[in-house]
Amino acid sequence: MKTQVAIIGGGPAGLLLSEILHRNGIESVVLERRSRAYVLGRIRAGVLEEGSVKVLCDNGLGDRLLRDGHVHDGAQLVWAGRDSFFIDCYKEAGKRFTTYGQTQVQEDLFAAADRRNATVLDEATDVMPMDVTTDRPYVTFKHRGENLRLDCDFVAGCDGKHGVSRSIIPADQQKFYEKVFPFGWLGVLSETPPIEHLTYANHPRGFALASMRNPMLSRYYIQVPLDNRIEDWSDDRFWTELKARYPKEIADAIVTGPSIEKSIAPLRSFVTEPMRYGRLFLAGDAAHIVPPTGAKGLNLAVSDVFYLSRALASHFNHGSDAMLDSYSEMALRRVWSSVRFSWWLTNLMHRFPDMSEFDQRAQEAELNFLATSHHAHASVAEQYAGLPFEGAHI
Ligand code: RFL
Ligand code: PHB
Repeated sequence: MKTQVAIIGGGPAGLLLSEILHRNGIESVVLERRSRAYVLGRIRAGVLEEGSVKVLCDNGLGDRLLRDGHVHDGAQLVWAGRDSFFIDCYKEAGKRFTTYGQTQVQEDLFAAADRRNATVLDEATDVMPMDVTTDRPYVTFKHRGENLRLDCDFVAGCDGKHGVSRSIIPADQQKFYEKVFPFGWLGVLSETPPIEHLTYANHPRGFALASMRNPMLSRYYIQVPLDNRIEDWSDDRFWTELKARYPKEIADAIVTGPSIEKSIAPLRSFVTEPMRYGRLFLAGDAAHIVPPTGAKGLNLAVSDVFYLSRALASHFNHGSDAMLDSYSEMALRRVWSSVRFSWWLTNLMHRFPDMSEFDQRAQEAELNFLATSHHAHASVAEQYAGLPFEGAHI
């Protein structure tokens, strides 16, 4: 087999890259390890920055998103014993964000790929990028019992945090930065009407978040110790704990019901630098992970893909490699700003197991500052709404 860009991973990053490349007349083949049903069954992100919405809409992926997505001016923060306050992204940064499930983004991407008869091979195993430091890279893999080889000009590693792409970069040619947080998030999806605003809570019992997918689908999270197991959390226990972390008027507004999905995710950041090795380019979770607190993971996957697709289009359509050469540096500037913001918001909103009384008072002072300082408020609003893309009106 032969193509221009071999894309490893059929998550949002891989499928979006394939879509944008197609619109620029560039061929690609997507190799996905899991079945399509498995990929579509994953419940993950829910918040799309305005820039991500624009990239999706500009590439023909906006119909259902614009119809069913819920547009928000901002998000609410509450912390024990104080009034809640609203971070107004629209007022402070001129940008709104949209709640729309990653699952739906993934469905829209598969539907678009099917419409153009794209080659998306699922259940492709033993995927291995080869000779990426030469000008004739290729990828070997197994598909439906056959051993296959895909020759290409470039390989895009869009294979998420456990992908193979990052692992082929020799240790002395990459720098890995990591921060592990001492807790996880227990997430529950339920077919109940959500509360009005996305609401982040800092409470002595731990962090909580109320989010949404549509008018009859709510997504809630609570901070839990890392040793907790899903079996420890009956629905009743979850709802009781969730409500205990919100002020009474918000707790009373939460409509409970049976969970239709329940999972625990550890919180962690990592960044690998550079996001390129020869003709292999990394994008999305393959290169960096953020804790979900800032709602940045999927949005970074979109901005990486925006930069990478622009660079590949410049190579194939205009014969210029300048953007490929600056891809890693440019993508990493946005990555690090989101990594920093997600780390900061995680520190602000969670109770850490080893927190001293001093740490606790400092956290309260920072929350108080955020609640009362217009400058602090505007800074958070600007970062939550999403920083601009370089060299584009996004
Ligand atoms: P994905 O989605 O992990 O896709 C990678 C794909 O690669 C496949 N793969 C391979 N394929 C072939 N060969 C191999 N060797 C392979 N190894 C892996 C995998 O099967 C998979 O299909 O990465 P991608 O495309 O970079 O997208 C990133 C996002 O999925 C991720 O950043 C977000 O979900 C993070 N995230 C959030 N991001 C936001 O922007 N806003 C949010 O509100 C938000 N909330 C969240 C989140 C992540 C969460 N979890 C589960 C960690 C909430 C949670 C709870
Ligand atoms: C979600 O809706 O899943 C969600 C929203 C905001 C976050 C993280 C996750 O910060």
